Amino acid sequence: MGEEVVSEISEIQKIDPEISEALKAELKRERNTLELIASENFTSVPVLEAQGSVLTNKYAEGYPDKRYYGGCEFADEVENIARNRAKELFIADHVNVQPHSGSQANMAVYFASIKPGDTVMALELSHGGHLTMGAPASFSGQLYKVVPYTVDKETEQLDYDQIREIARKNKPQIIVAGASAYPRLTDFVVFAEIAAEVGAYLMTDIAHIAGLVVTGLHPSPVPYADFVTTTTHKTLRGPRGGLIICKEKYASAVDKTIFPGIQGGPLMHVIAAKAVAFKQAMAPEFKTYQQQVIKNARILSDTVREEGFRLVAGGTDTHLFLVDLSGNGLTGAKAQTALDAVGITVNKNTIPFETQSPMVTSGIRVGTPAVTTRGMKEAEMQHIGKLISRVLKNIGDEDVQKKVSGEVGDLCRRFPLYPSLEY
Ligand code: DSN
Repeated sequence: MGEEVVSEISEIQKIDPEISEALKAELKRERNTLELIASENFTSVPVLEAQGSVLTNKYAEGYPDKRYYGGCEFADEVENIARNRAKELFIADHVNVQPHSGSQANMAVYFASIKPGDTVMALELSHGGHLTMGAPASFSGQLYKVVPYTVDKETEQLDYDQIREIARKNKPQIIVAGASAYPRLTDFVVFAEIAAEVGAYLMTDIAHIAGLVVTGLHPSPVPYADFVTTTTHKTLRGPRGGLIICKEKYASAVDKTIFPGIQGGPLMHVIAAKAVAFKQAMAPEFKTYQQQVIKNARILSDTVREEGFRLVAGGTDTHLFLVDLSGNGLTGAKAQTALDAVGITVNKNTIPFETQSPMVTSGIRVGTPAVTTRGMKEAEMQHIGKLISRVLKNIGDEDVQKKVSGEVGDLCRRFPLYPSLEY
């Protein structure tokens, strides 16, 4: 990561000490804790610079060469570069770089392809799906008839025969392949076969695995899916935002749905930052990074398993894994709080066939993108796995808590984060 540029935000200190202090505290938190939330990462200083740039001032409703405002020549340049890089990176026919988030990317695909009342078939939230895949509290669950599929009870992995059977029976208009908490590979070719057989669109949400996909470490859905959505800030390590990839024949419908359909002015500063991230993702060292992310997830999950914790789906092929704590007399909420107290950040997560509420859960989700960005490797993963185990086996023991906190602090100091940043 380029660390040579010092951020100049000391002006905030003069104008707004409250926000300045909160920013300083957040930088300190990120530096001094082990970030294991699977959907988070530490973006590069050049991405932060682009995102904090003067492009935040610019309205550029529309698309390059078809804007509703004057003065868009540099906005056009930036968006064209972002689009071209994304097309090259994902080997895509068409991309839209304007979605403000993954949820808006998913909403745009539904709006561009199906009608309210149509059937969406997607992975059940508690089995690893996402809110936008038909959860009752989300627009997706309110506008569409939702037919969920689950993972198999024995293997806790996708069961393509079951998915095919559900699709044949329910004839959905769109099938969604993708997850927020699924540790194994997804077979997008089979999903495409099933969608073709029942006459459904195939949308794949690769928000979590985009970094693995662009480096060839997870099979890409782009050749097979009608629509591919992603965020840009998870394994892809860019700014917070969304992206849609689609076949050329859907380009106009997708673009019209994003603007003026569901969004107004694009966040041009974020699009500039996406362009920077796409450039960084094309560099050979990005593949080395993603290989280490996967290696680290394997070593960390193996260590946790050897310490006596059960892994959902037997382990991981990706950047994340799920730990089922129900056999250890713990809940996800209790584990998250205990780990937070020593500076290890994870999130409580439902596991397949969950018996607890989403605020309690039986599991935690653990991911390695952020600690790998800091430069941590196999030895550190073994160390962190043992620290997690010590905390979870000794909840309430202040002595253990103090010692583990100290070791977490040492690890963080050995792998400094954003050394050039000062708020
Ligand atoms: N909130 C994201 C995650 O943690 O996976 C999904 O949008």
